[in-house]
Amino acid sequence: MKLLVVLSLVIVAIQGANVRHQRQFPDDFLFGAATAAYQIEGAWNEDGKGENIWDHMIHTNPNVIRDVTNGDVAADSYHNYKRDVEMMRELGLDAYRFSLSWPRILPTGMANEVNPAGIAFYNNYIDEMLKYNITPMVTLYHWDLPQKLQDLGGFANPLISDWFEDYARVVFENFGDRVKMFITFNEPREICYQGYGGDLKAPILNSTAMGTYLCGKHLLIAHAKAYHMYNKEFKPTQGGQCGITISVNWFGPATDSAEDQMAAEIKRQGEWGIYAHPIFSSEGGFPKEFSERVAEKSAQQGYRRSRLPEFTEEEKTLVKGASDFFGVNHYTARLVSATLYKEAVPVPSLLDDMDVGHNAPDDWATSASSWLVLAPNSIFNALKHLKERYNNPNFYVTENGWSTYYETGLMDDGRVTYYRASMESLLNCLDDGINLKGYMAWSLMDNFEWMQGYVERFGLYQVDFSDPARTRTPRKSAFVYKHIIKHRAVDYEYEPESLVMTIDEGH
Ligand code: GBH
Repeated sequence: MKLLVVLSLVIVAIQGANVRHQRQFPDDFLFGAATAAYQIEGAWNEDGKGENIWDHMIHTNPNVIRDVTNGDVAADSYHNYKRDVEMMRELGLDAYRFSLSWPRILPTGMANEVNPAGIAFYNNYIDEMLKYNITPMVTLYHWDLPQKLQDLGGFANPLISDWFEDYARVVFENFGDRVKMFITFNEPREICYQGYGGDLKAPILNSTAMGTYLCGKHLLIAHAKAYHMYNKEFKPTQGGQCGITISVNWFGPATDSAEDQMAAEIKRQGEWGIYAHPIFSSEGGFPKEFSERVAEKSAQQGYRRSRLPEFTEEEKTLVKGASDFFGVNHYTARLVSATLYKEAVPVPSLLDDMDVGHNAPDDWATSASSWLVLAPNSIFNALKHLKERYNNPNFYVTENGWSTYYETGLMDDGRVTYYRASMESLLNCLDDGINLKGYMAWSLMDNFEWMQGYVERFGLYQVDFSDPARTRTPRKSAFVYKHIIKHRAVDYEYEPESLVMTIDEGH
C-alpha cells in the first residue's frame, strides 16, 4: 500500500519533470472561477427578495453555524457586482460561474409573481460580464430554496419538479438570450444527503432512512423536466446548453483485494452514482449493485418495499440522457476499505447501506477544512472513471479549490500548490482524450462557507468581512492562476513580483 503511494508519486513526479513548460491548454479551454448566490450576495431581504432556507434556518437557530455568522451581508456582491467583474478582468477569466437566488427572482417560490428588482440585478451582473467578453455560466439552484417551498416539503414533495420547471422557464425567458450555459442543480448529493438524509446543510432534516433517496429521485426528475423544456422551448432560438453539476470526489480501493474494490465501487455509487447513472449511463435508473443492496437491507429491516424509490420506466426514459454536459465539482479523494476505518453510523441510512470505511493517507497535505486533502492526480482518476463508464460526455470541472484560515492572509502557498497540482491533473485528462472543456476555480473570493461560516476561506481574493465595504484583495494564488490562464501552462518558477494587481490589455 505504502509502496503503491510512493510509486504513484514517483510516476507523477517523472511525468511532471518531462512535461513542464511543454504541455499546454488549448486556446478554447474555458478557464473561470465560481461562486454561489447565498455565499456572496448578501442583501438577504432587499428589493423584494423572499426568504430562503438558509435565512430561515440561521435566523431561527444561529448556533448551527460554527462562528455564529450568516449570509445576511456576506461579500455584499449585490452592491459590489461591478468590483466582482473587475476581479474577473484582473484574472483574465474566460468564464464566470455564479448562481441565481430562486427567491430573489420568485419571492413566493412559485412563478405567480416575478420580482423585477431580482431580474434587474442579474441582468446588470450578466451585462457587465458580457461587456468584457466573460462567458456567464449560470447555476439555477445552489442550495437556497425559497422557504415557502420548504414549508411544503421541498425536495421531499414530488411537485418540486413542476415548481422547478416553472422557475427555470422564468430564468430562460429572462436571461437565455445572453446566457448560453445553464446548470440546473449544484451537487445533488449535498442537497439530498447533507440536507435531507443528514443535518449538515439546510434544511437539516436528518431523515436518515429515506431522506436522501426521496430527494434524489425528485431532484433528478426536476432536472430532467427543466432540461427537456429548455430543449423544446428555448434551445432552437437561444442555442445554449443545459447540464447538471455533481460532486465527484475520487474513491479508490485501499488495497487490491476484491472486497476493497467492491467497497470502493459501492462508495462511488452511493456518493455520486445514484445521481450520475440515471442521467449519463446507457441503461438509466439507479446503479444496479447499490439498488440491490438497499432493497436487500430494506427487506431485512422489515420494510415492505425498498427505501430507494425506483424510477418508473417512463421516469427512467425522461431522465436518461437529459444533459448536454457533465459538470463535476471535484476537491479531494479517499481510499475505501470493506473492513477498516469504519465509523458508527445511523441505521438505517445511506452510510449504513454503503457500509464501508475510508481513509486519507497521512502524507496527503491538509487544508483548513477537515474533509479537504490534496490527493495525487485525483481529478484525472475521477474523470477517467466517468469517461469510461459514461461514454465520454463533455465535461466541465465546475468547482475545485483549497481552503485556508483567515490568519493565513495573502501568502497562500498551500492553495498555489493545490492549483498547480490540479492543472497537471487536468492536462493528464486532456492527454487521455477526456472531453474536458473547462475549469472553474472555487472560489473567486472568500465567502460564506455554509456551516463553517467565515472560518474556512476558499478565495483567490481575500474579503474583509469586518469592513462595511467588504474590500477584496488578491492573494498570491490569484496571480499564479492569472499567469496559468494567460500562458495556458503551468510555470513552477513563476513568483509574483508584488501583490499589486492590474488589468491586462484586452480584458
Ligand atoms: C462545494 O461542495 C460547494 O458547492 C460550495 O458551495 C462550497 O463552498 C465548496 O464546496 C467548499 O466547501 O464536513 O461532513 O460537513 C463541495 C463538496 C461536500 C465539501 C460536503 C464539504 C462537507 C463535509 N462538499 N463537505 S462535512
